[in-house]
Formats: sequence, C-alpha cells, structure tokens
Amino acid sequence: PDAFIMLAQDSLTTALPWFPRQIKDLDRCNMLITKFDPDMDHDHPGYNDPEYRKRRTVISELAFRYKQGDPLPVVEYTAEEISTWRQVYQQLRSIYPSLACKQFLDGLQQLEKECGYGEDRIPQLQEVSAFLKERTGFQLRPVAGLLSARDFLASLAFRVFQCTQYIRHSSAPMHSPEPDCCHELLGHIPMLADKEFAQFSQEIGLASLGASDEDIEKLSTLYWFTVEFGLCKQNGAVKAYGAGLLSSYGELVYALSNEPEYKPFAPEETAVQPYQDQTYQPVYFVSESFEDAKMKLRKYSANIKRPFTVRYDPFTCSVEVLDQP
Ligand code: HBI
Ligand code: FE
Repeated sequence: PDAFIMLAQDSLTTALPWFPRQIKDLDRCNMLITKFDPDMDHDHPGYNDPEYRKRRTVISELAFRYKQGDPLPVVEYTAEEISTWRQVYQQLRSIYPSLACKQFLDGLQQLEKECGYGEDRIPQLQEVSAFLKERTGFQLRPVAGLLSARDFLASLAFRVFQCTQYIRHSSAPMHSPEPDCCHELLGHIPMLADKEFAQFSQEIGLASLGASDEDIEKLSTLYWFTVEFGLCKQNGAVKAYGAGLLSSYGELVYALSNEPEYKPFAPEETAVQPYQDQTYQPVYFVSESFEDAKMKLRKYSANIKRPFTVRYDPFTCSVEVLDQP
C-alpha cells in the first residue's frame, strides 16, 4: 500500500518509490529473489537433498525473525559444514597473496588475528559485525538469500550489510549459484573493514534511495562490476577487490589471467555493460584506485535525476531528505 510516498515539491506532487529513512526501516527491506534458491532452482546442487533444504529452512527462519537491534543469531555449524568451509578457505587462502589487493589482505590478516578467522571454524556474524563496527561503522544483518537490488542497495546507505548465514552444498564447495557465508565472510567482509571502500559502498547505497527502476538497474550493474567483480591497479599490477572474485577460486584465477577483456572503470559505460550471473564475466573493469573509483561514482550519482537530495546523519543513523532549491 505504501510502496510509493508522495513528496510535495513546489506545487507539484511527485510519486517516488518508498525507501528507508531510519535504520529500523531496514526491517522492511526484505524482498527475496528466489531464482537461485535450493527449493526453486533445479540446477542448485542442494535441490535433491532434503536434509540440506531442511537446514536451509531453519537458518532462513533466523533471518526472517530478525529485527534491527536484535543480537545477531548464532548458528552451530555441523562437521560437514565446517569441512566445506575448510576446503574453500584453504584453496582460496593460498592464492590471495598474489592476486588480492592490499586492502583485502590487510583486512583478512586482522580478521585472522582478532576475529577467529581460519580454516577450522566458520566465524559467527555477531563477532564479525562487532569487528566491522569498530573499523568502519559497518554492521551486519542476517538475510535468508538473494535480495532485490533495491533492498540490498538501500541497506548499504546505512552501512548495513545484509549477510547470508548458510553455507553452500557440500557436493560443490568451489561453486555456489547464490551468495552464502563463504562469499560474504571471505569475499565481502575483509573489504568492508577498509574505510575508503566502506565509504564507496555507502555512496552506492545513498545514490539508490528513491531512484527509478532504471537507475536501480544501473547502480546494481555498477555494484556488480566493482564491489563484486572489480579489479584495481596497485604498484603497477592489477589486483582483485571484488567479492565475487575473492570467493571463487576459478574466477579469481581467470580474471587475472589476461584472457578476458579489461576496460577502465568509467561509470557511464560500466553501468550499461551486460553481465553474467551464471558463468565467468567476459569483461572486467579496472580502477586506478578506490579513491578514483569513489570520485567517479560520486560524479555519476550527482547526475541521477531525483527530486531531492539525501544526507546520512551518523548520529541518528537516519537519512535526511532535502528538497533541492
Ligand atoms: N542480496 N543477499 C544478497 N547479497 C548480495 O550480495 C546481493 C543481493 N542482492 C542483489 C545484489 N547482491 C547485487 O547483485 C546487486 O543487484 C545490488
Ligand atoms: Fe556479494
């Protein structure tokens, strides 16, 4: 019923998509996309495993019941789940030093030292969220699966990262069609511990609030080619910073193999580049640095047409909406 709010603007009234104004409004940003989940996707490695699907239902319930401010749910992972984690961790950890960007390696090292990261256990969201909060103000909230781009991006505006808590199926430790805790904890979390990157992420989120469907699609594509599959230059070499790469052994090696096409990150062009969610990307975008990516994104966002501007107030964790003169 209130998918649209009305904004009085001079004597005109404009309808625009509802968006969260306060951090607790994120309780309503919960629209799941089920196309890759194990109950819907016949190609999902867990589709024919009723035990796995039952486990997923239990972990989903924790996310469905969660309200902003609740303690993050603790999951007792089984020996099989920990074994899947171990395989993923060992294999990826061995190639990070040569292929991951410096910010990622620094973040991961801190997590290993201070947050119990390692191959023997799956870190709990609770402790990881507390760690991030101290570093960059980011916090986690549990989510049951892939969210709509609009809801997912909106949470970033509040420095909230929606984080899955289940793990991929044990028959396919090297691949998951959907985000899972290996993707979040290994791919995203180390980067979110970097201040510059955290700000970059929040700015994509702020740009998305109240944006048209068309602009959400573009921001989502920008997110895809940066936060998920981005590469950046560092000391004359190209390194990975995208979480989709840093949580996939095969694609990480491929992305830096010189086989795919590389283009300089340029938001206008990147935002309309078709992308792949079934296989490796045919093209990757390379930023000069995060600073450079952030500046370019800021310029791009300033051109998105919205009848208002937004400003995040960190004291109240809310978004102020200012009508443009
Ligand atoms: N939902 N849970 C979750 N995790 C993501 O990483 C994610 C998402 N929904 C959309 C999305 N990522 C991006 O691909 C963009 O569409 C924003
Ligand atoms: Fe992701």
